[in-house]
Amino acid sequence: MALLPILEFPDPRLRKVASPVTVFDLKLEVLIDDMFETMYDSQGIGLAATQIDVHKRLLVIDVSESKDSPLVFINPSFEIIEDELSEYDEGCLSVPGFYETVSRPKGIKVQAQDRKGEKFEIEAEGILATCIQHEIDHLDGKLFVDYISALKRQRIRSKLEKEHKKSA
Ligand code: QAP
Ligand code: CO
Repeated sequence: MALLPILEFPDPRLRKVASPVTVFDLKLEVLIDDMFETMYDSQGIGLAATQIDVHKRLLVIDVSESKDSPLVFINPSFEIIEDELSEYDEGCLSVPGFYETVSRPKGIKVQAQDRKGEKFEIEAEGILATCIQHEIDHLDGKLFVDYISALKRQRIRSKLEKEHKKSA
């Protein structure tokens, strides 16, 4: 297993649109396991392949308290089944140290493939629905900071750019 470096805002590679996964092989399984290891090690609840500079439509999530409910979504898509909005204070491993309230549809039905390529469908609400939408956004080059004011986004950008200069 391996820990993978996570891209941080405003890295332009976070803006790439990911392509569908077409090959379900051992290499994909190793990538999935490395993504879980990286996510758990960083105290995350979700990680999209885009964040580790792999531009394939794949994400991992575990929103459980006990960190024992790993979920893999490959080539995910969703439809809104409950268009009432729910608000969460969202964070992101690619925007470390910053949290902002974001509103998203409350209930969704997700279609995806599992690590073997088998299709499945689940309904999600609450934090899971929010997390799935946040991670699918990554695959389309979108970040939660795109939903906040330009002023707040610019402040976050400046602070992170300063951090990056310090550690460069
Ligand atoms: C997306 O985010 C999410 O700033 C997943 O210093 C977050 O795993 C969906 C993290 C909240 C719904 C609600 C962020 C870890 C992890 C940080 C994450 C940090 C350390 C973020
Ligand atoms: Co994120």
